[in-house]
Amino acid sequence: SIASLPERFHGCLIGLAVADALGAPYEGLTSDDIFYRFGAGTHVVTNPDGDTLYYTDDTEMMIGLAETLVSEGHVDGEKLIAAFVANYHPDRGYGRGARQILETAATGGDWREVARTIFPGGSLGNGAAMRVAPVGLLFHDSPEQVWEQAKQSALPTHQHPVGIEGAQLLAHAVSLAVQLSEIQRKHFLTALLDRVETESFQWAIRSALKIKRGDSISGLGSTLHADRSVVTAIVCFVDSPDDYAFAVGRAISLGDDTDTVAAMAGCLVGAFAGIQAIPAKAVEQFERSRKGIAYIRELANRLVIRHTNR
Ligand code: 8NA
Ligand code: MG
Ligand code: MG
Ligand code: MG
Repeated sequence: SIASLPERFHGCLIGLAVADALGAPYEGLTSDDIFYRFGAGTHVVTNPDGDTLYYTDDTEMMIGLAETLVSEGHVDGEKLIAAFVANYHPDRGYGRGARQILETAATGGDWREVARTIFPGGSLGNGAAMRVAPVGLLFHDSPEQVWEQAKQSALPTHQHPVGIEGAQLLAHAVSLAVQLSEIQRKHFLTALLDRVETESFQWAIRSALKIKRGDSISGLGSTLHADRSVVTAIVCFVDSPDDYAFAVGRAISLGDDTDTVAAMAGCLVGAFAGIQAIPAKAVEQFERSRKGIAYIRELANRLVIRHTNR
């Protein structure tokens, strides 16, 4: 890739938001339903359904995390929850756990206690991974900081080791994608395998290494559990790192948690190939809200400045 660092920061955050919005109409549908009713994944990306593409919780929480990093330079759990609450629109399709934690925080309750007890061992949802991309960007030249800051960005809502490591894994993948000039599938996946500690992610990455490029990846999963979606999104990226429509379309075509798998794949392609890789038509159809494309672009600019001044 010949994309510059600012183009990659823009590509990552806008690639995430656009893929989230492209995938959202199909969330919860099966792979078969999507194909028969709407066509192949690539078609869905190049001919988006409906006039306006609306983003969901994935983008809204990414914005909150990016705002916190821009203002603080690192993750502060208290400030992060405050940013999530300030941006919170319940109609954006939040997970059950996230909703309870944010509504508790909004009314001055003990949100940390809710985060600890909401599910057995805490949440292992992919919600911490879907929003983590700004951490991978800001700290990309420091693997230890990526790993630690990704954990800090997960903890306020995701206490389960799988929920946390899903975020660490995706942040690490973003940090590699933003620096590399070429993606070698096997090397990339092996670098990730060396990093993970939970059995779930070791299993998922080992499985991905056994799948040949282009083979079906439905066995890796596309559900809202982090260990059944984060590696899937990473494979969509490594199999076609410069082809946004193909990578994001493939993520959507798997069905189920389409917005989130697409968002994670889309941020990786954008981090590698830059803003120029994102289809202009989808960007044009993106909702014109206060925190829309221009605002996300500005957050990416500020992260570039934060990174340069570190
Ligand atoms: P979360 O923390 O509520 O977790 C998501 C879900 O995962 C929970 O509602 C549970 O069903 C399940 N879960 C989490 N932890 C455990 C556990 N320890 N044991 C058993 N089950 C568990 O939400 P999140 O912030 O992680 O968000 C994840 C997803 O929710 C994203 O896809 C996001 O877009 C959103 N979402 C998903 C759907 C959908 O049906 N696919 C719909 C709307 C919103
Ligand atoms: Mg969503
Ligand atoms: Mg640097
Ligand atoms: Mg989702």
